[in-house]
Amino acid sequence: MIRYVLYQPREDDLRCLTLFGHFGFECLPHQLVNRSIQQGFSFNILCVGETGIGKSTLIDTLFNTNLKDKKSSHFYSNVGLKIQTYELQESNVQLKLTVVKTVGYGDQINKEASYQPIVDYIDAQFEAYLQEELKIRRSFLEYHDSRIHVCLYFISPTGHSLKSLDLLTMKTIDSKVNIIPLIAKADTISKSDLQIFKCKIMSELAHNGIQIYQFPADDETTAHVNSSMNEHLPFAVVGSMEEVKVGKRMVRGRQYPWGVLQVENENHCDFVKLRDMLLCTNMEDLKEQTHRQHYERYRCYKLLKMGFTDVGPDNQPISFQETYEAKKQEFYDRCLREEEELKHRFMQRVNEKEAAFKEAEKELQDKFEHLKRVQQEKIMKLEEERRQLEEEIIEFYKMKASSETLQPPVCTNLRKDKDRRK
Ligand SMILES: Nc1nc2c(ncn2[C@@H]2O[C@H](COP(=O)(O)OP(=O)(O)OP(=O)(O)O)[C@@H](O)[C@H]2O)c(=O)[nH]1
Ligand SMILES: [Mg+2]
Repeated sequence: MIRYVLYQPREDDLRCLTLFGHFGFECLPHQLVNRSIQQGFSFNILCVGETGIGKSTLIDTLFNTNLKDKKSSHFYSNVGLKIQTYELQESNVQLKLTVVKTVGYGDQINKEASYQPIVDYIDAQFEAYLQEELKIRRSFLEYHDSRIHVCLYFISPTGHSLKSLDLLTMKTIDSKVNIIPLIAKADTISKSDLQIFKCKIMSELAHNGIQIYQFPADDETTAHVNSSMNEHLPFAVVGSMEEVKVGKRMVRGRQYPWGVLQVENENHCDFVKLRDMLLCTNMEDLKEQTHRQHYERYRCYKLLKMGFTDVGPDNQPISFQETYEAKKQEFYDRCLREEEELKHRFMQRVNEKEAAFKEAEKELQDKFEHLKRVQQEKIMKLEEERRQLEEEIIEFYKMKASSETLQPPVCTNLRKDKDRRK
């Protein structure tokens, strides 16, 4: 008999060797880059914010394209979502961009369930991905992954504090999506107020245990810039597609009677910081966090709910097959139990009905006997009356016969009357 000994080298057993010569696997990263460029990229943004807060303008400004979004009404009775997908191209890189925006957010008097459509949408995208994963024939190459990679949360530039709706929504979705908080229309708030407002927002988020997305500081190429950007959160943004003349240059900005706010000037607002962090530096990390953290949480919750588990009751690892078999047996036993219960209930009802029928039959029989007795008594009474009547008739005829024998014949008297008239 052959015995196999499984040898698994430990990390520190692995030897690093430098090869002399060209073998070709140094091109592996190029293969990945080429394949990614061929397949194209996709990115899904969710914009949550009150009606008219500047969601569409900011997205247009981010991609420097007029995505032609209509303004929403303030009179929707419920919060809704508007989903738009665009194919964008920069150099030879294709980006399939999906933008999901809230409609009517913050317009209802009762805002209790305002976050529900947002939560439902995020979960529905996770569910679609999970269903694709669980399919026997999976087609991830053609599958459009619609999971939300980032949520841009637009905070009103009140300068005071977060609204309870902001806290409630962010608290509910922070375990499902990467949240980047933004102070919208930051040109409406002064520089000193803005700094105080930023600190207030961050302390309120921390106080309420709301997790926002932190730009990762574990990759040394981006660690420095990312950690300094984390200090600037929430980003104070201004959106505008208008070209304004500043000196001899045309820049995107907002013209005011006292001057121009340049959208892409880092001294004026954090728009460039947001664009760099979102599109240049951390898009891949946002996608990875979505898959590794948020989707993983959803997947784990769903599979546990379906009864799958990694360890059995005795804390021993349990395979998918074993769980499936155990579940099948459990289901079979439950079916048997339910069948038995149903049979028992059925027999009980049959017996009850039978007893009720017997009772009703007995009642009917008694009633019939009683009616029969009454009937017989009536017949006997009638028989007696008939007998008496017959006796009376016989007596009557007898009397009649005897009275006829006593009277003279009527015809002689009649002839005498005729003769007298003549
Ligand atoms: N001052 C200022 N105004 C802005 C800014 N961004 C957008 N606006 C203006 O605010 C108004 C509404 O902007 P939209 O981008 O349509 O807002 P929205 O959130 O998409 O609105 P709905 O889709 O209707 O909910 C427009 O008149 C914009 O010009 C900004 O950063 N500062
Ligand atoms: Mg809009």
